Formats: sequence, structure tokens, C-alpha cells
Amino acid sequence: MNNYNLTLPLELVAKKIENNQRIDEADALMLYNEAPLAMLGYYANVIRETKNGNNVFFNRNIHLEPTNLCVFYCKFCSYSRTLKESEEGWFMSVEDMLTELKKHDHKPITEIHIVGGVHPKLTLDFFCDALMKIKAHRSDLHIKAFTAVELEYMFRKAKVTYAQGFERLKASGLNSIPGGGAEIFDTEIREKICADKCNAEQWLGIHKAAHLLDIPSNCTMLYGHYETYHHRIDHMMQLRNLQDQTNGFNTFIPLKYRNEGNSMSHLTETTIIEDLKCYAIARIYLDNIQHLKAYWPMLGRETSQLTLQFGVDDIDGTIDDTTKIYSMAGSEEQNPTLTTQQLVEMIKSARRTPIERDTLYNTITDHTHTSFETPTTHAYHALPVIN
Ligand code: V47
Ligand code: SF4
Repeated sequence: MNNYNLTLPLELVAKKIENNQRIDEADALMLYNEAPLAMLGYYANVIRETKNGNNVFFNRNIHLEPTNLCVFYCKFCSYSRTLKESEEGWFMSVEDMLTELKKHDHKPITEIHIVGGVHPKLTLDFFCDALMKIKAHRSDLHIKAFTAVELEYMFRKAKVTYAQGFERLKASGLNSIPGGGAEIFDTEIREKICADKCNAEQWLGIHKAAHLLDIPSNCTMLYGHYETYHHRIDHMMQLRNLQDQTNGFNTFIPLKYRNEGNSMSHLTETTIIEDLKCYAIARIYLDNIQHLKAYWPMLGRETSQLTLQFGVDDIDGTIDDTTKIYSMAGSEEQNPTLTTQQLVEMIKSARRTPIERDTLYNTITDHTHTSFETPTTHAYHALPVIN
């Protein structure tokens, strides 16, 4: 028979949350180990509604992945190829990047997200030139570009400090940086899954330098591989501490490890219940990060929709089939594209308010009353929308 009585220590953590007090790492661990999923969902939802009302944000964006050739070797990565395997990879010149961008010339996108493998030819000079040409072609686009891993390598090779590097990129058109490359900060686990790329201190140092120059960023955590709950909490603690200093993170994005086509394929993927738990505890613990994002190309549409009841207020964007990172890792989203209409319907059928945002969460369109002439049919059986 189930016993639904909560222990006294868990009741005390619940009281803290109700009183709007910051929980500590031991409290977060207790939530992971003892709290029923329904309780986590309840509190995560109260917090998300306090912070973001009923809103669910999305944007119209594309990704640009200049190369998948990479000098590093991360065991979870299904997408990269070593420089020796160049016949299996792709590499774009600045002109190629512009050609890709021009394919979206008549679309009302607001953001271009540029990330890829770390290639010695993709230098700071190369990217400054690329950013300037992208801005010259479309000054209306917000450029969110380069993970801390790419930046650390680029700045080191150019022999510049993080601040000098960012000053050059910012002057060339960089507006913000995405959250990739964080993986898990714990030294031992990081050594096991991505030993040779930038370490935790460097990742945090890069983001701090960006924030100090008014370049906002996102942060991520790759979960569901070798890490324990303790490692997840330690990771979030380091993000929360930096956010206390700089307030430069816009959103936290937990990234579920997908196990196809990489050197960790023997690991079983986490269950959806475990995913929801991870999102809910992130929402409760990270009291100083305004937004929590479920990245639908990786999590899948249905699970992403479910996370909207577990603290999530952002589901990224339309993508337009411009990223290969997750399809190559086994995500069910093999050609990730959602139209604005599909995103709006997905959000409305979860009884949330769809808000098209820009990268910095300014509202572009409140879709509460938008009705589309022909409703789309969904794989996830959306309820009819009542306006
Ligand atoms: O750092 C790579 C992850 C990240 C796998 O800031 C994998 O708005 C799961 O950070 N299974 C890059 N994850 C992508 C990223 C991102 C994506 C969308 C939006 C934003 C944002 C950032 O992808 C990597 C790594 O953690 N990743 N391989 C895999 N097999
Ligand atoms: Fe390279 Fe990034 Fe893949 Fe690591 S995750 S191998 S740094 S592309």
C-alpha cells in the first residue's frame, strides 16, 4: 500500500518553497530523492506562474552550423567528425554561410543561432568577418552565436583575453551567446564524457566575461548519462552562483542525453518521469533565472508539451529544419521544423498562452486570440482550441 505521508524534513523544504525562500543543495537533493512527482510539478508550476504568468514563449529562428568537423572528442556527440574524417563532414566558407542564410530571406525570422564543431580554420577573424556580413545582409536578425567551447578555443588561438575577444565579436554583430558546452561541471564526469574541451571554470569564465560586457547568454546542463543527482545540483549551484553575480543568464535549458550514434550508446535514455523531475527541480532551485526552456527538437514535441506543466515557459523556436545535432543523436525529430501555427496550437492545447518573443524575451506577438484558418493535425492529439 502507498504511504502518502511526507517526512518532516521534506515538509520543511516544502514550507521554504511556499514562503518563497531559496532552497539549498541539500534541499534540492531531498526533492530529487523523496518528493512525489506531483508535488514537484505543483511547486514548479506555482513558481513558473509567479515568474511568467501563463505565458509560453517561442521565437522564429534558424540554426547555422558552419561545420561538424571538430578538434575535440566528446563521447556523447553523434554529430561531429574528426578532421581526418573530413569526407563525412561539412565545412562552410563565409560565402556558404551567407548562401544558407539567404535561403531564409523572405521568412520573418528574428534570430540566427550559429554553433558547430571546433575547427582550426574557423578563427576569430573568420567569424568577425562572417558576423559583419550576416549583419550587413540582415541587420534585423539577432545573432546568438558560439558555445563557450568554440569561444575558448577561438580566443586562445587568437591570443586574446576573453574580454578582448568579446569586444571584437560584439563590434562585428554578436548579440548573445547560447548555452551549449556546459554539459556537467563535475570534474570526474566531465573527464569521462568530454575530457579535452574547455573545463567548468573556463565555461563559467567565458559566460562571466560576456555578461560583464552586456552580452547575455543561456545556460545548459546535459543530463541522463553517468551523472548522479548530486552532480546535477552541483552544476545548477555553479550557475546560480554566477547568476547572483552577473544576472546575465536569460534561460536555463536542461538537455536530455540522446543515445544514438555515439560512444555512449550503451547508456539507456532517461524516462519521461525523470525528465519532468529534472525540469521541475531546476525551476524550483534556480530562483534567479527567469526562464526555463524545453528544447523540442531534442526532447520531442509531446514531452516538451508536457514540461509546460512542470515549470517550463519556453519551447525555443520554429528552427526550419536547420539543425542536425539532435536528429543525428536519435531524436524523434528527424527534420525539426514547426510552423508558428503548430507552435501556437501546441501551446494552446496545453491551455497556456503562446507569446512569440525576440531572443531577449520582448513580446513580438501575443497569440491568445490568433485563429488560423485551417487547424493543423498533430501527432500528439491536440485538443480543439477554444478561443
Ligand atoms: O553542448 C550534444 C548537446 C549542446 C548530444 O542556448 C547533446 O538557446 C543530448 O546547447 N544528446 C549544444 N544533447 C546545443 C545547445 C543549445 C540548443 C538549443 C538552444 C540553445 C540555446 C542551446 O547539445 C551541447 C551538448 O550539451 N548535445 N550531443 C546528445 N547526444
Ligand atoms: Fe565538438 Fe561540440 Fe561535438 Fe564536443 S559536442 S565533439 S565540442 S561538436
